[in-house]
Amino acid sequence: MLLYTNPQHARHEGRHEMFRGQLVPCHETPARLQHVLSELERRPMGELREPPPIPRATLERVHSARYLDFLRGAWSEWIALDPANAAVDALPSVWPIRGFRDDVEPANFAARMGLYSFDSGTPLTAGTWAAAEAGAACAVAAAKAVMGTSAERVAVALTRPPGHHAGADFFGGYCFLNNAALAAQALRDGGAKRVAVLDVDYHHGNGTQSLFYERPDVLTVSIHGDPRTEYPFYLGHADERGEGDGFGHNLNLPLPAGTGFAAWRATLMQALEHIGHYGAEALVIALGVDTYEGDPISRFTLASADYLQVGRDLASLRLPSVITLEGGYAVAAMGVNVVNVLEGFVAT
Ligand code: Q9C
Ligand code: ZN
Repeated sequence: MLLYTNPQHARHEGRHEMFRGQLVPCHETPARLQHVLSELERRPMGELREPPPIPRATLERVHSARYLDFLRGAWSEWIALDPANAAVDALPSVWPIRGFRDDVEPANFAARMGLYSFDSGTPLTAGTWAAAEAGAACAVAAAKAVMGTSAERVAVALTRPPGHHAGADFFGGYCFLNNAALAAQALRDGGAKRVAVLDVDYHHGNGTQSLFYERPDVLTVSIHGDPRTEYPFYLGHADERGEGDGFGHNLNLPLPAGTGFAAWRATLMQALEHIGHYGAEALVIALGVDTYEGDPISRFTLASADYLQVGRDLASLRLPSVITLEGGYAVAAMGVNVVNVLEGFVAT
């Protein structure tokens, strides 16, 4: 399998996220990906490659121009407010909810942070743009690698920060650029008539869902903790089926907190069957391993060995596939869990 790594990932190193009225250490850390890379040294799955730079026009296939401009310049603006800000992460604290305007871009930096985000758990740091942009490049390079005649069957974007919570013009849930959506769009632009995105992260892939909600050419399927109790709370219910031309092309499969592998896998089978019927020509897998029993912020109970079976099941669709790395916060187990999925996939 082809493995793309993000050489810039460690430049996104958030210090704190807001949790229950306090700033607590970030869960989404460079160590997460370092554990995956060390496990790949023990159990190699293929050569590691660095992606070519991603053109701005490719980012604009998914994200709005004003959002990209904001993200790219945000850190300079933040430290221009006060040089002492260099020692602190930027976090939003005010948001335009129902009844407020989003068509006028405020001049105030805090106001723009809120316009372009949906939570206070996603710090923007000095290297956030560099890391997110190079991560998006991994996802698009992986998509290009599985298209065409001499294509590989599967390519993996081993990257962070994750992407599936990010929308056309907002960050949140530790995500800035939607890597899975960029890969799906690149597969469409590369000639795949129908693309499916299967999101197996513990959290609903709200960004990916909204990006393709009115489109019939990209099917989005997500298996996740029931948003009645689990983040991101405001999207991910079973009755969200798509809108307009996209109606019938979104499938949410929420499961209660506490769900174990047997029930989770039965739901995965449902998702795979649905993707098969859709007639997808290519697949993007948004792979979070925060479904793990030891995850500190999630509540499913998959065991490390279960991820070998997850990999085999995902490979059973036999589609050209791109895997993007999403969540997973039991840092020490992260490497084994991710590489187990990859091992199961290549063995099938
Ligand atoms: N203190 C992904 O898995 N915060 N994002 C939860 C925990 C948000 C997860 C609060 C979790 C976002 C990509
Ligand atoms: Zn997650």
